[in-house]
Amino acid sequence: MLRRLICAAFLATALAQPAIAETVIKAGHGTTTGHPTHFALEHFAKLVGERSNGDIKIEVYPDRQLGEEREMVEGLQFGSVDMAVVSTGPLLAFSPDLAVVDLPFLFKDSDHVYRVLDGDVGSELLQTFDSRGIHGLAWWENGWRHLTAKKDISKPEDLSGLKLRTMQNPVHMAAFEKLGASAVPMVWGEVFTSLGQGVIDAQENPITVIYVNALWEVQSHLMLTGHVYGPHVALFSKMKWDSLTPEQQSIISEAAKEATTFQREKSAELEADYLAKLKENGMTVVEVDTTPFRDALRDLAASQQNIKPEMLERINAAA
Ligand code: EAX
Repeated sequence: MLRRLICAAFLATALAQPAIAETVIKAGHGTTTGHPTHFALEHFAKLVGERSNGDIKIEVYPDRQLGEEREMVEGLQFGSVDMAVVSTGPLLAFSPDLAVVDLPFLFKDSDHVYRVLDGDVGSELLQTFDSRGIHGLAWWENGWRHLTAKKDISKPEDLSGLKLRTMQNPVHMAAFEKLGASAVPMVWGEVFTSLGQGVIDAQENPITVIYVNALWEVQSHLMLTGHVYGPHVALFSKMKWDSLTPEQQSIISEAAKEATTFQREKSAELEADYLAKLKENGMTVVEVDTTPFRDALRDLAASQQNIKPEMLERINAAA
């Protein structure tokens, strides 16, 4: 009798519960819901949910809700954040080998980028995170970075004395110092206000980031310099990764791969759309001859100790 009662009670409880995901993954990113990375994370979450029959639930936290990019990456190491998609801004502090991809004018075009990042160089670089408590999952895209300012910048001399916000990335900082600007490293969350208050004069970011953050309100000119390719790197907490079953890991890896293609397509589509919208919002868009910028930065790689000549040669050979 007692056993039957317990059994009935157990069944009642079990039936009353909706299916609850066994594994919840908190995934954060540092940009808004209009950025291609957000769409890709939602797509990724859907694929993982379906393929695990609801066993794995990816919760997406946009807008730096889990912290600034650097804080999110630290969270991956501590295990307080499970997944983060971040720019290379803070990443050199965690994996110095990544410095090579931050070199301005390194990649010829997006095909060159994808060949390198989807090939051996890309996987070797992702693997460098392993010893830092991070599992590198995929190379997504932030986009080609362009300059914005309150005036036209057509040649390096126009940057002279300008307070230009860069990411907290030593290669980017060295590049803009070499071009004559005064590089001000800053977390993303402070940029809009600092531009508005005149603490900084200029910044650089992909078109998608410029648009979704309404930078036309504080910057009048967009210079299409495309001076450097900006990846968005999808990273997992190694602690969390190691707690997953091999089957769960392969569902996640496969979905991340599919989401990579989705993300890059979305990035190209939104970039075209947002560029038109930036013009509609009154931004002056300037085509720039980048030759003098390239010339000024020609020997930058040699001055950067974290850039391995061998890696650089392999990237150049894939052009
Ligand atoms: O990840 O900090 C930056 O400039 C990044 O490009 C931006 O936050 C998107």
